[in-house]
Amino acid sequence: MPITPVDKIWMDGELVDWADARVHVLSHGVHYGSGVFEGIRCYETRSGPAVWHLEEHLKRLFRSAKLYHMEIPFSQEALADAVRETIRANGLTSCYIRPLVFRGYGEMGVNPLNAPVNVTIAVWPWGAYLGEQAIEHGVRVKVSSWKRNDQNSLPSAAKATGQYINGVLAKVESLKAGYDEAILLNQAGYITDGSGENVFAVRGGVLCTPPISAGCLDGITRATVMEMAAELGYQVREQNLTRTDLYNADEAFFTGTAAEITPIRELDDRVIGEGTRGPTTKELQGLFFSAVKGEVERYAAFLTPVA
Ligand code: PPE
Repeated sequence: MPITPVDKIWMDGELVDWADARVHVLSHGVHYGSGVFEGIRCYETRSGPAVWHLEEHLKRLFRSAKLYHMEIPFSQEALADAVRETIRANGLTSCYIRPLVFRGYGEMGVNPLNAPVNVTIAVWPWGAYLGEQAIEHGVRVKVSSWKRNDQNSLPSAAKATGQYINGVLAKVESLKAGYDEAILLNQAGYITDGSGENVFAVRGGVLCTPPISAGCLDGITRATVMEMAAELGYQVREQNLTRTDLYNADEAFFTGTAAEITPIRELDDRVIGEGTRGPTTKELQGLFFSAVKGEVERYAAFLTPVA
């Protein structure tokens, strides 16, 4: 998806012009994928722009950094302020937010420990991740021939830049075969997640999603949707899912910050349910999109005002 440039990007404590937000080609992270990042969304609410689950996302950023022995030279509070400052500086009412912590310039070789840790925050307007049509009509998905990187090779608990090269293989395979997105299996053959989304199946009014131990990202939207579904009276289970469980589901959908809640209408050329957005998916979308816009009182605490 092409990026829509805005005015300013936050780099190591200051706002710089969009065009000047550059790194050296010999930066460690460019060569070895030694970085961690987040994807967050800011939504327009009646009381102004607000960031959805800012604290949870920043906590995960710090957990990811810890896993790779990266000391972030800012506190979580300072980064929360920087996110809000960056949105204000660009005058955006809703946007995607991309904090990035990476090993910078100064050292070559796999050992990252002596390379500096740089921190950037970029924001830009980002519409529906899998296309405007996808939210209503769903996407066509392919189970990838590429397996999700094993937990003991690259821990999925960390949202590290380098591990996304696994998703890149899967995503490109699915696009070249004419699908919209890929789902990756783990080494045991169970569903993990999409290239950038968690996966849910609905069958007989029960929502199922793979456990984190399957090797999926500990998605923040996943947790929100599980909470919302329980509140709406659905049974929610974390259990291993096979591809057949998805073929035979009444409904299936993706969750993610970028993808929000996107129905899956076909998997490997099998139509799922009615082949369009199902009633449970629609109900969850309804609550989710109201909550992120500040229209549901009990979820208002998850919104941090930008002003
Ligand atoms: N699994 C993967 C592999 C993943 O990258 C994401 C987020 C999720 C699940 C959902 O997690 P959460 O956002 O906390 O609900 N993917 C981010 C990056 C997408 C991209 O293309 O870049 C995102 O949605 O921001």
